[in-house]
Amino acid sequence: MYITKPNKEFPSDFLWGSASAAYQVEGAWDEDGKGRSVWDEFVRIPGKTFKATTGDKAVDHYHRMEEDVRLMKEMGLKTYRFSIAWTRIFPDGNGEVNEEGVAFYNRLIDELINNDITPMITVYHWDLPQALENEYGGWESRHIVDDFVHYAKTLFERFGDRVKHWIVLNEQNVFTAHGWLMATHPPGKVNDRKTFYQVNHHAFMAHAKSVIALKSLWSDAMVGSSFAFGPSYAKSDKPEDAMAKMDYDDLQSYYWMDVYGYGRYPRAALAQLRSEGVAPVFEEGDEEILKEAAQLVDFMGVNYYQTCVAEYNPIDGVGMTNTMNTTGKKGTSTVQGVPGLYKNPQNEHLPTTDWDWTIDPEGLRFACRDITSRYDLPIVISENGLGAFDKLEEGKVHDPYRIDYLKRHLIELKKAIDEGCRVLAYCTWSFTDLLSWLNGYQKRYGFVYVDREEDENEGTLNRIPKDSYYWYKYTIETNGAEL
Ligand code: BGP
Repeated sequence: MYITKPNKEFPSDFLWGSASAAYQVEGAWDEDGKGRSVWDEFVRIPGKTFKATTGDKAVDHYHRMEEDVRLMKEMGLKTYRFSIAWTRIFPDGNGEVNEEGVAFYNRLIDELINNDITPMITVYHWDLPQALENEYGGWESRHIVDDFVHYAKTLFERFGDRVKHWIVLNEQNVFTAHGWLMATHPPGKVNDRKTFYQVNHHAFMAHAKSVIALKSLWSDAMVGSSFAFGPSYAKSDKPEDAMAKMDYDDLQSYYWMDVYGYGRYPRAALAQLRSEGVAPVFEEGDEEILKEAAQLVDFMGVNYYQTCVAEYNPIDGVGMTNTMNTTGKKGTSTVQGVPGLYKNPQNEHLPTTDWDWTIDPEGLRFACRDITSRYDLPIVISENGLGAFDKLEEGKVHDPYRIDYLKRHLIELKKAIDEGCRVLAYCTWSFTDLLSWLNGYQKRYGFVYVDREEDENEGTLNRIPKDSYYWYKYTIETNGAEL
């Protein structure tokens, strides 16, 4: 669209935000009664993470929470998205509540509210209690749904009086694909498509039942799950590439978003899965529950980093077990795909980051437009940001590349808003530097530099605002009028 009279500013109640996840910032991995999560175990398997980095200490947010919130306040941040570590609340996944865990999040929530920052909670950002993995195989068993909903309800009951923005699951598509297809997240399985789809069905049921539970407790709360949306462009005008795009969209995007937004799986995707014998098994009543939750969802959460290209992939073509670039050496990742359907080559028209992620600000607008026309739901951009090598020089971090990246994404986001998309919030990834799951500490995303390296014993963990911190502060002050 070409809007001739765009608004100068973002909507007056726009939530300028930033995000994190418990495992990536908190540290204190075995303090105050916390149980072990699958990530606490997985990072200890040799070869799984970059230079064997762990979140044992992370950036020590657990002990520096007040300082971090002070920095948010000084920046003028409107919302802070963070996740709760399930193992702090229920060390073994179920059973008795660990009150020390609840107390930490109460302090964080109160600190935010006292500083005029709206808390936005992610219920699950991948750190499943290891006890549930041991007990019944975690997400692979239907038992997970009840334990998850019990955990989620506990959070709603304890924090729902003050917290009105909830994200149930973070990137269900990512943690399941890495966990059951690529072996790069726990439980480290390779190409187990049947389990992958069943696990996803359990996760959808956990999402849906949590949404319903939240709304029955707090009808004024707003809820959705966050999807890692990588919109696709067809490689060429060949019909087979257009069909590859359609297959990609149904199997990689709408497979998740349709369940959140409509409460059903895309028909073509299900037909494909049935023909392969890998379609998920439903229990009686599941269909109705998914539909009920879809009616209650308030927004689509979107983590946007990049778009992709969809190209026809012959039956003897590439599969999902690709080589990922976890070192920051440009050009070391390889193409992945599903034989017979699609593959995702690099977009030759767009630049990439050092970790080979495509940089495509227009893709953010595309994502919002697609969601708006398909689901007509409001949108929360729950993550967007640039992972880069930052250098601390004479007490300062100059990161013009990050400012440029965020600015260009915000310009496109603003266009999407002018075009009618209802975007409620924009959270950058991330507020402070933090652990990148597979890429260690050298891949930095924050507005605030944290002095630490891969080695646990190096660095003071001091916080140093980067140039981008001051740029975002000004952007918030001017409500995005001067991008
Ligand atoms: C998303 C996750 C975040 C974060 C981000 C950056 O997929 O929700 O937790 O890690 O990606 O990814 P990475 O750390 O791999 O660069």
